[in-house]
Amino acid sequence: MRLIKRCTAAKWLPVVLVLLNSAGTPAQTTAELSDSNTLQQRMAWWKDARFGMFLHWGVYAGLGGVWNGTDYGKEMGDASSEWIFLTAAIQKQAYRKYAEKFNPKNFDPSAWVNYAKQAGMKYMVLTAKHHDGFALFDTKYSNWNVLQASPYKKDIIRAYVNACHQAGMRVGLYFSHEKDWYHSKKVRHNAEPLQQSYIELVRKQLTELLTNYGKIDLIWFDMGINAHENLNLMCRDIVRKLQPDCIISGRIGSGLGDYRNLGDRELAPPGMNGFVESIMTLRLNWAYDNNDANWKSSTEVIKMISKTACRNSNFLLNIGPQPDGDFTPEEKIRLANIGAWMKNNGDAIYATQGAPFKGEYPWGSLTTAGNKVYLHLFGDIPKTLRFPALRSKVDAAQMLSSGQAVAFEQADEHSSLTIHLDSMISNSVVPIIALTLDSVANFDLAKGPDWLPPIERHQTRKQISGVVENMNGSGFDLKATDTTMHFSLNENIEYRLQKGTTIEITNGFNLIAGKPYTVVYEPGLSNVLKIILSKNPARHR
Ligand code: JFZ
Repeated sequence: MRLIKRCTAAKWLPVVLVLLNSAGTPAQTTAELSDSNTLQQRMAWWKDARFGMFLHWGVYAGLGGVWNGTDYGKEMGDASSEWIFLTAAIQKQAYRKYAEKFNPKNFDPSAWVNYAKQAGMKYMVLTAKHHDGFALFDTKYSNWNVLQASPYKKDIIRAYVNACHQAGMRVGLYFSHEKDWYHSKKVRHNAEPLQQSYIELVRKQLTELLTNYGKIDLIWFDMGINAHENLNLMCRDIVRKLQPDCIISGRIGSGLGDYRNLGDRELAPPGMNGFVESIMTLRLNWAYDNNDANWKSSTEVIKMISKTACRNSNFLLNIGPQPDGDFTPEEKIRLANIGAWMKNNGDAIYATQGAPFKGEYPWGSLTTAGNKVYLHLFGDIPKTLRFPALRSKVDAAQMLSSGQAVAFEQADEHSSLTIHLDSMISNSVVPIIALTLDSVANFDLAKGPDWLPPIERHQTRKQISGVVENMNGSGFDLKATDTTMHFSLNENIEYRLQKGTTIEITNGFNLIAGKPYTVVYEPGLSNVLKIILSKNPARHR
């Protein structure tokens, strides 16, 4: 079905080009013209999909963020667990030993696709190669791959792509083009010219991925920098040449992506234009981690899906599968809960347009599709909701999840809509009211909301190093080098202490005045304070 549709669209394309040209657009090269005209076409499925699954999985999953008993994970304020090859300064030979343990007996890609489908996700993106350079696919150009360096000896990407194709799931591959700590420089940032041999490796491996696995819908490039524009351009050209319909993520760099990626774990703010994707972890780390208990709740995540759709952004939710290939129980239960909500409320998410306003209402926001307006009540639900910005006649108002009628008043399209929510019955995490209009929605933007919710960048951690000055059982001051912080102490606060090679969870009464600590805290949430006894504060940046 999908293929037939695409062919029809491709046949029409030349006609559209001619029409645009004769309409007097400024002179452009053929390449630019065809590219700008196919962007909308290429992005159509992605825009409608709205919700996808990100997967970070590789050799690092087996380390779980811990090296020699030291926790290097995001919950300790360092980089996420998939960075451990760099952050723990592991030697190649020692890291290769972990590849020798990478034998995911329970890897079942059709189960993965099923979890994604059940959750209501429409595309998936798996790390074909992350910064550690380990290829989860068969590559002729490096033996640092799952077939040659691990006992598993099967092409994981092939199995994953096949499972997606079979289930009609859109397939994405994450490919770290900029950073490869195995074949290129092993540093956090490298703005120096790249080695020609490395650029050739990228060319060859990207070509393998786009040649050997059938249709790939999206390549998720990451961390591209303008200083390496030649690399970024090469990658863009390879994708365009080998699979012209394949979408390119914004993080390819040099402005060459098809859409815009926001920062890590940053939820889109209201009023996004164009193609935008928010990416989010389910806990702090992207990849599997032994010690990260910071799970977001199903409710939090459902609100994020609702908010991002209202803000005109896609939402890519991350899973970090276990070393054995299965998802964690925490992930499974959240995906199931999300799926239950999506099943009843998906009409307000898929193939919708975000709200046309710059701001939001304290009760939430909306999406539109044809003659429907969906009010997403992710905020404080009022007894009476007034909506003067709508300039269309409402024929019906219903709870989307149940179809139950909702009481409203509106004389005509010129009078303000009033919805009565005092008797609303909903057990939905985010209740959605579906308005059926007598025509396509028309809004008076001047009457729209101008309230801007705070930027949500989820579960970031800040760090401060210093010495505990005084302990009196009810509070202590941590005197830091440039700031003085005060944290109150009580027995409900959990502290994470690193002592030598073991990690100990303890309460504040075990802290000793006069000793140096590195404190990792969540701004605004001092009750999730974690304290690391710092052996080497320089590691924590
Ligand atoms: C990158 C990776 O380094 C990380 O391991 C993970 O794969 C994540 C999805 O992407 O990390 C980034 C990339 C960009 C920003 C921050 C972290 N950013 O733009 O803020």
